[in-house]
Amino acid sequence: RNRLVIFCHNWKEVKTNHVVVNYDYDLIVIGGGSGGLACSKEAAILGKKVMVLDYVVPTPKGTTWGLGGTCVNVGCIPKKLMHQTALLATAMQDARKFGWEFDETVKHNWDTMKTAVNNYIGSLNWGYRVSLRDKNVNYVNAYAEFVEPHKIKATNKRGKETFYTGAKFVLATGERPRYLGVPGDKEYCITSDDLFSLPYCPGKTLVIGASYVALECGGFLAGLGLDVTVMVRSILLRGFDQDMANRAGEHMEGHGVKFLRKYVPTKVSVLIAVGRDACTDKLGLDKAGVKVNPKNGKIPVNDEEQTNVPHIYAIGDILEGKWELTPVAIQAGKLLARRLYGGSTVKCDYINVPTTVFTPLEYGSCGLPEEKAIELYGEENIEVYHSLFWPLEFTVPGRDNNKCYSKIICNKLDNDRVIGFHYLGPNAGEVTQGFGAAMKCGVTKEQLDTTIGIHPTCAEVKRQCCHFIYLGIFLALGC
Ligand code: FAD
Ligand code: NA7
Repeated sequence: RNRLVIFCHNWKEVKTNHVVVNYDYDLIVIGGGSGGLACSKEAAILGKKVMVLDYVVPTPKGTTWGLGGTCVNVGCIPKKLMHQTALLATAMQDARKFGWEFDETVKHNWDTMKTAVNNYIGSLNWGYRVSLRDKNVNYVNAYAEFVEPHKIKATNKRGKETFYTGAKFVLATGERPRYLGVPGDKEYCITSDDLFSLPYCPGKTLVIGASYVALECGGFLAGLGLDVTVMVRSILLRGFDQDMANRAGEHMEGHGVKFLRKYVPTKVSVLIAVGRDACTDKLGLDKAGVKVNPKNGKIPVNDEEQTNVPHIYAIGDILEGKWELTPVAIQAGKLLARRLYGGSTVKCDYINVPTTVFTPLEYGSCGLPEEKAIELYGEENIEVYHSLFWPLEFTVPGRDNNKCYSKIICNKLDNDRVIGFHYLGPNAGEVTQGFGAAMKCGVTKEQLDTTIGIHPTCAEVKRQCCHFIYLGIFLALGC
């Protein structure tokens, strides 16, 4: 199959205004992460000649990784596995209450965890390469930049330059962590790009930033028994429901994480998680005429992920005003390929995307935060139903009574349709996924009330005064 790709280098013919233009590829995808891989494989399945270029620029500490992008190498996958490592510490404490007896002092070995996690990631990197080869996608490990609207220069790690032309392009270059821009940041700090493969345990850690990445990383480091302080510039989890965000933070504080509020660093030697910058500045987009928002480097697209240059599309984290989530990038990439080459008209739906923040007490959400619902519909037109609860698993060990919390936000003007779902408790991702499906089907409060729950679970949440039970998956099936 490799040979086929290399030797059958047919020039593709595209007719534009009666002029026949020859291109090396039907589609060139820049970036082999969640979105780029999904899009390139789908286009190849639909019979197109496709190339995907992926290149990881090493961090200032020299960290680098394999094919697959942020999620698999320095995002969702190592993060969730390290979060799971931390949850196991809690499970071990619970185990004694359930009668397990073990005498040795329990210690955590960073190197064992890091090696196991990175071996698993290595297997995924290999799987992606095999899957591209199987689908006849030509993968090139090189940094791409436009030199003309239909032509890119690819530079590999030895500095060799090769030029390729394409009829269409998809930009899927993702984001990289932002630095603070104060003395010592690049010399002494690490970011999430370094943390997951750090060769030594970070020890006492100051985490700068207080959103998704900061709280997740700070949370699992504390769960491993490290002394962790989170430096908060303003609020926790900007953009999320603030009631939920503060409860997730209070739970962390109750379990030993320190919070330094209203501080910004001026000089540092710590973990930074102050946001991420879109990888668009060195792509030569000016040479292709693609417009970029100069304030944040993000690319504006229409509802078909098309940039202002008709043959150039963009997906994933680099998009302006869209979710920065792996399943969103994958969905957008696949649907784009199907519209371009499969005759489909289905567009990516960016509304009611469910997500979970894997803080020590996990926070799942779908739809609007309460603040946003009030802003859009007015306080008098929304109804919020909420409940504190104690998972059965927590009762015997006597853990966190009434710290788990869930709420739904309903639009009174629209038959009490659920416009926000928020859940703080164990297995938030598993619980929230089903509610996401239900909300996509337009679930109402009445439908929640009439859905029978699975007992005993956390997904069945009873509101004492109104006595309703809701359960996402069943609702989705029933809608
Ligand atoms: P990426 O996956 O970032 O892929 C872009 C690729 O393009 C990279 O490999 C990059 O090196 C390469 N590239 C860039 N420029 C060039 C160039 N010029 N030439 C060649 N290659 C280039 N999402 C979830 O859904 N769930 C989670 O739990 C979750 N946890 C996360 C935790 C962390 C710590 C982080 C940082 C992110 C997390 N995310 C999570 C977000 C998720 O990882 C991203 O939304 C997703 O990876 C975006 O996919 P993408 O295709 O847009 O870009
Ligand atoms: P976010 O969501 O952009 O959050 C950045 C956080 O860092 C937020 O708390 C900011 O505070 C804080 N920040 C930003 N600049 C500074 C400085 N200079 N000093 C101190 N604190 C600062 O980024 P994340 O990395 O958490 O997540 C990005 C995506 O990755 C996310 O959407 C997931 O999909 C994965 P603020 O609230 O602005 O005051």
